[in-house]
Amino acid sequence: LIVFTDLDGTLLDHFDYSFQAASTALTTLKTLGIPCVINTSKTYSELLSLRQDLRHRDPFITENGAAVYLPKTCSLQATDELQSHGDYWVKAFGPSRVNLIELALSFKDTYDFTCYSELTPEQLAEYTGLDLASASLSLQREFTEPLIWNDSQNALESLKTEMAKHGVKVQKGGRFVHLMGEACDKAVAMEWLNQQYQDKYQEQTKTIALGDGENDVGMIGQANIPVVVRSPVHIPPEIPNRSDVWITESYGPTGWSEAINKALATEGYV
Ligand code: 2M8
Ligand code: MG
Ligand code: MG
Repeated sequence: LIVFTDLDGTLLDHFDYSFQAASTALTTLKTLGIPCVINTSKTYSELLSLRQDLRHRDPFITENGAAVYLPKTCSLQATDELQSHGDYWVKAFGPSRVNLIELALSFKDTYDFTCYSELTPEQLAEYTGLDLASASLSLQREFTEPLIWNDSQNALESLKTEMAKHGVKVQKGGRFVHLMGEACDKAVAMEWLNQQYQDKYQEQTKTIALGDGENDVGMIGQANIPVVVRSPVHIPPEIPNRSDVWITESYGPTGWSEAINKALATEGYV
């Protein structure tokens, strides 16, 4: 079994970003040697810090599928050409962020929104409930530009159409609307990484994917075990063409544990 998980609103509580309620289940995965891949909108900088708190050792995917990071100590041997970045090998899917910022700013007169690049760490901390240090790490983005969307749903649909003409995708996260390259997708990055695991194990792997938002739909939809973690702030997203989705009873990390424990039992681990 390989776990692919979102962070915000899934493994981390939507309001206070705590993973406390999932600690026991996380330890169980480590003990069983089941990889737990983080697949998040968060940045590389945020992940470096969070991985220490979580004592996370497995690969991770940042900025909504824009880049996959393989710890150099892990035994996955990718055949693709990878970049070296500190202690990691990186497979990048994303275009660089500067172009997205420039493009976003050109729509400032048309729609009502604020770009991430316009925010100070203080403003971001205030808006998200992140502490100041974490807010600064979140601002250090490489591939994507989140927006605070103050306009209507119709206006958002119109932005999507406009952005598509420039090869840019618009995707809703928990609080923000994320601009990213059309090649960036949590599902595509997951697929690539899963292939590396299959090459290593020389067999088909079984995946479970857990998420709470619209940006998790593709990742959840392609997993063997699809899990939607219930959110305290929005209704569960629809997973197209799947009638076997588990929707957790509880919110965030409590729901996450519920689903992991159920999967471990179903798969005969415990
Ligand atoms: C942003 O991501 C979440 C993911 O759902 C969102 O859109 O609400 C990112 O900017 C991330 O870097 C940041 O840590 C998070 C904080 O809530 O928000
Ligand atoms: Mg989320
Ligand atoms: Mg996320």
